[in-house]
Amino acid sequence: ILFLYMHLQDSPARNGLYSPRDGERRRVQLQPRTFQDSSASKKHTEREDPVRHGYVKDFKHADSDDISQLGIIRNPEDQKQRDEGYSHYAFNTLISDRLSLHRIIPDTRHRLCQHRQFTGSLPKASVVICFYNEAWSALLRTVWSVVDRTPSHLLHEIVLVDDNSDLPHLGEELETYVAENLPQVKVIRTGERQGLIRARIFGADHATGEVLVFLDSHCEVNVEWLEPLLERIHENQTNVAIPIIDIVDHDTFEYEASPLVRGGFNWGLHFRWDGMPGNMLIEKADYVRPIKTPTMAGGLFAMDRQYFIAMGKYDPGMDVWGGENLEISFRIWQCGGRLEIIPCSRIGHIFRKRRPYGSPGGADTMTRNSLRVAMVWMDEYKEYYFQVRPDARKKDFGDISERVALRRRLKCQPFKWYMDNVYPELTLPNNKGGGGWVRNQQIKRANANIFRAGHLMYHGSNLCVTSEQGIYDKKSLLVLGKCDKDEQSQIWKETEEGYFMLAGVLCLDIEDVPMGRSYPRIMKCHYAKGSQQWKWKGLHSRNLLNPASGKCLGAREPRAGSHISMEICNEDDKELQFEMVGSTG
Ligand code: LR7
Ligand code: MN
Repeated sequence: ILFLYMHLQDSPARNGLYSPRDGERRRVQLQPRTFQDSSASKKHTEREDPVRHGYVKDFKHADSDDISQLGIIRNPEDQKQRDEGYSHYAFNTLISDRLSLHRIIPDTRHRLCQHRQFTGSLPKASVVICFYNEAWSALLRTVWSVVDRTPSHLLHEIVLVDDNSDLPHLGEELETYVAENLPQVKVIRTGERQGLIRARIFGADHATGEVLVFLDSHCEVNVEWLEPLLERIHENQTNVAIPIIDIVDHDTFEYEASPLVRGGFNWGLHFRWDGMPGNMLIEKADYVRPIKTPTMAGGLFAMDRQYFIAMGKYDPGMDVWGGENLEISFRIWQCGGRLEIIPCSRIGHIFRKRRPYGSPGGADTMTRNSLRVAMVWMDEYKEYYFQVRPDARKKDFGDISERVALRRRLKCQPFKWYMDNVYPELTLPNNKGGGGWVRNQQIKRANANIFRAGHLMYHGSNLCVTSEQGIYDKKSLLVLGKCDKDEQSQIWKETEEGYFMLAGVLCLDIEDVPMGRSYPRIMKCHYAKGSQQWKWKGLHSRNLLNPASGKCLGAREPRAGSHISMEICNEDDKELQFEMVGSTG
């Protein structure tokens, strides 16, 4: 496969269609030649159908070596572009801008997904993409990937919804580009910042295709992404179909396959990925069959348009960002629909480390929106949310009467039905397996080392890893604290994948410091491994290693209140020895 990727060349039929315009827009004119040399000399004799196979013209690289060159900084302008990109968009726009809008990405589907036949009567889709201050290349690559990899008879239109962006390139320049290059696309503007939830309602109201497909503005759809989604909706109008969301690395732009996981949530009402229950993946065919999922991540899914309307679209009382993904998931299940992951459909999404935009007035829209979810859909189970979020009890969530009326009108099931039938795996807070302490080594174990380390040295602290700023403060550093089983900011839950979640909310992560000492902290869980994945290491598994950085958790000064840092791993060093203790509840 790599060979194929490396030796593809421009399709003569498509020559002239894309390349001049791509080049025109790029601020830095890094020419294709730079990255094409290795492949340019080889000619591919048998042409593949470019749309079907995702091979489109004008790619500049395909394998990872070539991609890594795209990030090279040659001069101060490159550096500036890179820095500004990170600050505006939270990903590497230097690479994104240099990368073809039609780049090839690996076909990450399971083998069994290939050569499938679809009925000729699939419905047509309107693809709705909302954006707010998105980078040009990321937005246009999203659009082109849809155009390039969707059979035109299935693509009714693409609706680009500008949520009142203020960046100049998204104004007239975008409209001109679209008018000249993209007849399938219509650009509409909300006129006032609505937030992604109302922007989607606005987009859906302007769409006329049979099926709505929502995408984030920084995606790349993969080979034959749409057909399997449409097929499932065609079979039953009340199926809501979700692709597997692959990872486009925000630093390198490498396209990486995601494993088969389902959508869940925690009692802080944060979306999370759950591993598949073992009994769901037995035969090979299980890897390609639709998989029912308790929730969706939110951004990427397909739904019959009439059904979307009948089901009450979205909650228009929700602002900017957050919560709508659980709301629509609960609503679909509780009101008679079905939410499924369709493994043969794959779409890449740029996972960023932070959201590069705020909300008007800096409001915490996630909490407000989650409260609306809890109050409308969760019945007595909302108490579990308040247990984890006592602060939310006093917060304002606006008027929910219309959503409550909608729930009554649709005769939806109680939340208990959802818990029992859709998400029985979810445990209640403080249940067994709810978590425990990460405790610095106990003194009494120290004598094993008495001859080697010398008996007058520190022997660890017998203190627990504690978040300095409570459990909701992103970026909070960690300190040693007196172990206390009622202290939420010490209760870690270790997942099978190696994530350490504090009180089920944020994940143990490390600061991005290329040099010098770095410190662990808690961050929003991204479940994309990297700096959030940890592993017990050493003969007795007492060091907690962060493989991405190669360093281990350490308590340089083993006394209460001192900061935890990242250190060179050494299993014999008590200050680096930790253990997972107990389970609460
Ligand atoms: O005010 C805004 N107006 C907008 O139009 C803010 C955002 N947006 C646009 C934005 O440009 C983007 O295209 O809305 C889209 C989603 O915003 P992101 O990309 O900042 O969201 P996200 O990817 O960080 O967050 C996930 O959760 C959100 C909860 O509200 C939405 O459901 C996102 O669509 C969703 N993204 C995905 O599901 C992709 C996979 C990520 C995971 C897990
Ligand atoms: Mn996104």
